[in-house]
Amino acid sequence: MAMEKTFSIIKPNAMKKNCIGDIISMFEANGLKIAACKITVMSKSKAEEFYAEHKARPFFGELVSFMTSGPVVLMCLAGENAVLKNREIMGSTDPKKANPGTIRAKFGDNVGENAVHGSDSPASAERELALFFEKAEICNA
Ligand code: 3AN
Repeated sequence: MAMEKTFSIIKPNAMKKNCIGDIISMFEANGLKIAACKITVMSKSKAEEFYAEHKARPFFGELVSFMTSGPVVLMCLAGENAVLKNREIMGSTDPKKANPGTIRAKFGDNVGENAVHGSDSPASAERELALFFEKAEICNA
């Protein structure tokens, strides 16, 4: 299985629940390493660029305003099959449909405020990581 990197965000609604540690523990317990990590408040222009593929969707404005509403944790997760593994640990986009025990089932509130983001493919991961991290900020150990 290939070693991969993926991009993860702990969203503002999860930050308010004070559960960063719980979420990171779930990644680590499932074999993913935190290869980069920072807390920031996303600018509107960065959020719009990040979600550019959803620009035409009716929820775009709401999504950008939520994602810029408070601090977020930006992370690079590394490990075998990291992209898919992270998607499994997160659970379905809609917390109501997410498998019990997944991050979104535990900490998500609704389809918009669903606690975490994770890249949907290795190509997305590369684009998303490059938006938020310099290469030198990502640990390769
Ligand atoms: P995922 O994040 O699971 O890949 P996408 O790519 O379908 O899901 O959606 C991107 C983000 O847009 C989701 N994480 C979610 O926060 C938001 N989103 C998706 N559908 C809706 C919706 N109907 N209303 C509000 N926000 C939505």
